[in-house]
Amino acid sequence: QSTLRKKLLDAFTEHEGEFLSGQYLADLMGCSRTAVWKHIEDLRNEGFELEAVRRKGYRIIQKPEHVSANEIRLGLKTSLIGQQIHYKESVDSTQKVAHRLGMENALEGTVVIADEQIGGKGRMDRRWHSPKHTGIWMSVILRPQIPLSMAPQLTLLTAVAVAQAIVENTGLEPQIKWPNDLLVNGKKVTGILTELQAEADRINSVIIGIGINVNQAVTDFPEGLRAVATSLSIEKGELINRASLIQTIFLKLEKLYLLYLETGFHPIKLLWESYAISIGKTITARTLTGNITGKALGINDDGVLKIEDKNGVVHSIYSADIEL
Ligand code: BT5
Repeated sequence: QSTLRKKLLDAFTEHEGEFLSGQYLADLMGCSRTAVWKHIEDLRNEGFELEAVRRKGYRIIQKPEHVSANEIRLGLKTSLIGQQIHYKESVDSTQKVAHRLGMENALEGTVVIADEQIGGKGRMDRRWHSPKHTGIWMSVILRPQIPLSMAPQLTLLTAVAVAQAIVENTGLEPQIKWPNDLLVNGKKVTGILTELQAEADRINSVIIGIGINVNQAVTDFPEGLRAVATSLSIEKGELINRASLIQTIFLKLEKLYLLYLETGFHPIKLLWESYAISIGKTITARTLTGNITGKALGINDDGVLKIEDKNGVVHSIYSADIEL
């Protein structure tokens, strides 16, 4: 399925702006003209604008990356998140662009979105695989007036917002693995990377990077990731509209963020716990200073993970990778 689709997109890319006949595409893809038509409809549902003219064939007028920037703005119900959108076809990392904008006094709520990242980043200099046309790769700039030590709470808050949006738009049931992973059926669909620009104890901006695997097929993942990563469309069995999911994320993020600024972390903590995968289970936290195994008790009001080891000692985990 995905190789046919790739052939189709490659053909359109190679003959940019030209009409390609249904028969030509059918021969190229080795399928019927009806099947070609179905693939064209799939592209339309994903936001491609295609023109179909009798005896000439099909032509791509607009690729979804452009459409989706407008689509995101169209009917967007937020007043803070996503009022400014910087849409890039291809970037090194949206985090880098957002950092630059953060220094340049970009408005709070500004979002950088890319269709593809060449150097997508995970935590601790790890890589984040971000192929084009398939995912949501974006960075949100926030400027909360909170102490530095509270910034990790925003990672948890974002995880809840994305989880809520996934539930609303797909009906799938994501679970959160502390602190920054969203899993569907045990595999990672989302990673969140929170970075800070700060002086002394004053936050200038928090750059929240959100990576969501939306429409990848299994073969779009490098082999090394296939056992641990999945996409929403793989789990759902159909393509997911990225623009609409982005809008829902903006809305959920804005609601939770305003609630957080008003009332603090406590209500977010309760929501977070309702999606958490690890609480009450035995887990291992791999930290920079060593591994801690024990029962995950939950998070405290600062968002710090508490693990009770077999001697009954409770450890506070600020940063780690969790093994379930
Ligand atoms: C994360 O790091 O999960 C944070 C990922 C944040 C990505 C976003 S995309 C927009 C913004 N711009 C960026 O450059 N980054 C942010 P971590 O917990 O360290 O997980 C990284 C690990 O996840 C890697 O070492 C791989 O094992 C795995 N991984 C890489 N790409 C993946 C993908 N697309 N889906 C699932 N797992 C992946």
